[in-house]
Amino acid sequence: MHRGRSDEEGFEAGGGDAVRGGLGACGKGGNDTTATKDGAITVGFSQVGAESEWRTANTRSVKEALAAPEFKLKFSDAQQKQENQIKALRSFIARGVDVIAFSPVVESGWETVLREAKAANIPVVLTDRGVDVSDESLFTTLIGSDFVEEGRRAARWLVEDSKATTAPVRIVELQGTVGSAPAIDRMAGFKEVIGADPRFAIVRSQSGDFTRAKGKEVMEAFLKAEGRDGIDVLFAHNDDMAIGAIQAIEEAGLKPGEDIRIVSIDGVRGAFEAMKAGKLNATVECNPLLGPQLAQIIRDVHAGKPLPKRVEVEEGVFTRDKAATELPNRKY
Ligand code: GYE
Repeated sequence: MHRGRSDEEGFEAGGGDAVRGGLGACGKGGNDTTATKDGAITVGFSQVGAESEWRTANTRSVKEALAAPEFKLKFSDAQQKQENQIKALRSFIARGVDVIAFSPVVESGWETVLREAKAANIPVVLTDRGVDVSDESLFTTLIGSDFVEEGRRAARWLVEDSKATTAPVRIVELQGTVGSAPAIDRMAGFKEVIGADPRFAIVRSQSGDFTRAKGKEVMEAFLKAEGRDGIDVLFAHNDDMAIGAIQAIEEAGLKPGEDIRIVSIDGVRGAFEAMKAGKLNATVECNPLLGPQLAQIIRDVHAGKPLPKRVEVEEGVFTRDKAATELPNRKY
């Protein structure tokens, strides 16, 4: 926290070149002093924004792990806009950082700027979200969750929870940011599982941009369109949208968690609190605390070690009955 401010400070342009030039010399002789000017690895990190509880926990984790004196972090918040991220990446390239890490707001449109990073010899680590590029050499590795599996897990919970009924189950879906990897993948994973069972139908599906405010607004529209009795289940691509929707459901005079069953993704504190209050039925965990793993990847990239193309984060599914006991253990 007290570190937050200095983390966001810039660093001297050009420092990164000295660092990169000294690669591979560290570790062996013990008296090598030529590797870097001050020993720090300079990292440019472009964050999506601050749209959700997940994201703020992720930012905290990244800043804590990429702290001085080992790292010099240039942190930039894109406010959910791809053009801001592209600008940030270009400024990292111009400043000659050692490593670029970023969480791409959407999947497509990265080829040009990633080529520029490659031409400048700066390795790129994708964190949390993936990109859609034809040339996989444009990034070194991706550290993140398996979003397709998260969508499947949400659907499997729903199938299990609907065991007792043969009646049709009408689902509304609150999608994440249009074109983002988690929205595309969670939708696909969820559909794959419910698609195998004719009872389930997604009657409405729209983006709530991963925010509470939008989640509430879109849920209000769903309720208006489908009527009080027209919706059995809400599947929200993140907890924040589910929490916003819970408000809309209550304002419509319905009981969230009972009249409309709700499953979402992330496993943030707010979701555990909603489960404890009986208003949310289940959340699929998506761990935002990637900082320490990211720091290790950056060390390895910087040391020229080979890395797998994909590093995965482990996570589970939590239900209402376990919310009260789990809550004190939650770290985000
Ligand atoms: O689920 C959502 C956030 O990319 C996994 O982005 C992340 C998603 C997360 O805004 O809450």
